Amino acid sequence: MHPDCPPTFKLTGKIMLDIQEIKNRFIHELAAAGSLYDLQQIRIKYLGKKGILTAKLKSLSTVSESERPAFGRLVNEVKVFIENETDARERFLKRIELDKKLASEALDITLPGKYTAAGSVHPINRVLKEIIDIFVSMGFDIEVGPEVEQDYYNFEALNIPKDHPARDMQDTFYINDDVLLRTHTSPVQVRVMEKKKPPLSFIAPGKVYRCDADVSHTPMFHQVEGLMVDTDISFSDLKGILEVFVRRIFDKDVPVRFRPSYFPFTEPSAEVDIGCILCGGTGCRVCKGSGWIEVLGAGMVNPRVFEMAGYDPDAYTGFAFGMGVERITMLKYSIDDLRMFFENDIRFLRQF
Ligand code: 2NM
Repeated sequence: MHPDCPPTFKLTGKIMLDIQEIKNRFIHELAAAGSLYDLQQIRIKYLGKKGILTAKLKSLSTVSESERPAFGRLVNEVKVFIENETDARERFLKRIELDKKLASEALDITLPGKYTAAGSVHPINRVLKEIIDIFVSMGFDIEVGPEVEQDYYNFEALNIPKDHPARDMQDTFYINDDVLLRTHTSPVQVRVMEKKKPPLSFIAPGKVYRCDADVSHTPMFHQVEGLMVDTDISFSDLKGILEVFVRRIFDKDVPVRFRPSYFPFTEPSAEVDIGCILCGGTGCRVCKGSGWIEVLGAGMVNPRVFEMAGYDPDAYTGFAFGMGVERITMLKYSIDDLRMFFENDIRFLRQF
């Protein structure tokens, strides 16, 4: 029944007006209901257990018998009307609420995404990995050991005498008389020799520490040392391996030379130079005019080192070598200031 249509049956004016009045009030209140809460209040008010229409239906018995059917029908019609209108209003309000929610949560999917800065591998670690890959490709294993080391493994077992300048407080971080921060990764070689019998070949990459800090020295830096031991390892094996390494890490055509040197743990010992990458050998500031740059130290393992590690020096020979990763990285990328590696300037690091 349309709200404006009068009921089609005849009723006493007062009763009819009363129901009509309830309906009109409902129409007004419904129009003013701006929220689902308001609507629920109206529903309770008219249709609830103690609601206005419910009360009217209950009063059916007080109406005269002749008017009762028409009255009942009218009340029911208005009840159905109120139910339908309330439901329709509810759908409408829910729709508006959803629209509001969608509008407030709207995403502009055409906006550019948020940029997440990706990190990059530090140049030292990058070159360290390159060095490792080259030796692994030649069959070397990788071994590691403690950075806090015993004096015995760092010095004594490597034939570094008590009065050697490297042992001085000025050069080494001591924890106490017997414990220190390793100054090279050679103690790893000694530890491996104590555990494993020849033949063996491996490299020991890692951090090392020296009590030194100026423009060309940092208290911590990175080394890769290597060792190969068998019954007949020769100096030419050493030359062959290191020439392959140097030409692969720098450039296949770079000149390489071995120059006599001295280390307590090797005999004979050599320093390995490459032709200066910056001037091509004519002489510059980096190679100090010589045309050559030192990149490695190496030699045949001193028989006294074998003896202390428990190897028979008459049965075995071996070569060993060591290099500084920072130095190799500076040469490879023409970096002239060691401090660049430790300043963490994003503009520097981004280049790698
Ligand atoms: C170097 C140069 C020459 C070396 C020697 C040993 C060991 F343990 F086998 F005796 N490890 N590392 C060595 C030899 C290291 O660094 C410049």
